Amino acid sequence: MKITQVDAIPFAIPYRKPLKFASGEARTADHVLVRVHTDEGLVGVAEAPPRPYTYGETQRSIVAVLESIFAPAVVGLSPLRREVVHERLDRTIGNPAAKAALDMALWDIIGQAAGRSVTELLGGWTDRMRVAHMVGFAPPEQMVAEAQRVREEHGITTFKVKVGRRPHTLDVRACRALREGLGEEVELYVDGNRGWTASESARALREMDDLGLTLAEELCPADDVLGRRWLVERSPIPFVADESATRPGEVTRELLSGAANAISIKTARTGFSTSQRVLHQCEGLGVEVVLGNQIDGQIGTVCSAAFGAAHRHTARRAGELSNFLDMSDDLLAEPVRITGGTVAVRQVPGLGIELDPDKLARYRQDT
Ligand code: MUC
Ligand code: MG
Repeated sequence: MKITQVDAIPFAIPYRKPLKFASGEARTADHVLVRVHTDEGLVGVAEAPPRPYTYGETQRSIVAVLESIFAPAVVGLSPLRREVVHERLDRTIGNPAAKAALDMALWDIIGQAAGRSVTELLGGWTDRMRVAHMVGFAPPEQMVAEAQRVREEHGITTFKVKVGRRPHTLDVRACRALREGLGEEVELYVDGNRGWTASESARALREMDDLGLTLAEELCPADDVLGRRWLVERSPIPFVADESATRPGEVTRELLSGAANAISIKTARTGFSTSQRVLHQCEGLGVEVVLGNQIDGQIGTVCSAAFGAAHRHTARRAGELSNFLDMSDDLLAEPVRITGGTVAVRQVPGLGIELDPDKLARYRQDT
């Protein structure tokens, strides 16, 4: 079997409610649909979400790099030769979301060809993932109301709270309101997207010490090297590297330099092949992982859940799989559903991503 064509289709779907956080905000899902065709008629599908505030990619840059560099590099190869595919992709630095989508579309093809779900092929640990919901910036009472609604409607009991605003007391108040409004039994953790300095972060952690937070993610920039190390040494809870540890080399550097002691794995930036490398690296080093969300749409959520459920250590804690709830629509023929606080893996060969052609025609930006 050989790859014959790679489509990179820009599409845009508005959010009902924008997600705001310290490094930016998402108002529209202006993603790129990636479809890989083969000479045997199998088609693999994934999506690439541009996050210029995190990786520098834009919707146009993702389409351009796929069309002009990555497609010519992989057409003619067997989808099974992932090592060769990645060696060719890695001749171009950066562009993580474009590379990841291509990788996941190839796994979709491999699963379809083998008659097995991608989850089974990757590790086959379980058939569903517990879901964590991300609560963006808003006045505290709105953040509490959103979390309560998400808990009632979807059974979700783990919440990642966006922090990193100034003054830090704004976020301390919001986290306290969430703990008081939701009770002791919910899990709360925080993500600062590099918004604070090390000393602001330390102060905020001290002031939230009684809230039972479980993780602190990227509270200050990893580029503040000594400040960050100082903070991580003092943090009473595991300190997660997300945007500072986006590939295996960075993961090693951040962990060994003391800039983090837990890692967020996002299939939207490391696909399945490199996410598995990062996961095994973390297992070998004995650090916890979180299945993160790059503000994925439903296609990305199917991919992320497929990976999370495949492995013991990603399925151990709730994965961030609910950002699509804020989108006004999506491209899937069969929407993702969160029931009882979980997302089920699709029990079909490959990833089980069937597109709704009318929706694709409506939201694509290239016609
Ligand atoms: C997160 O965990 O930081 C915000 C930016 C991005 O790339 O992902 C989101 C969520
Ligand atoms: Mg993060």
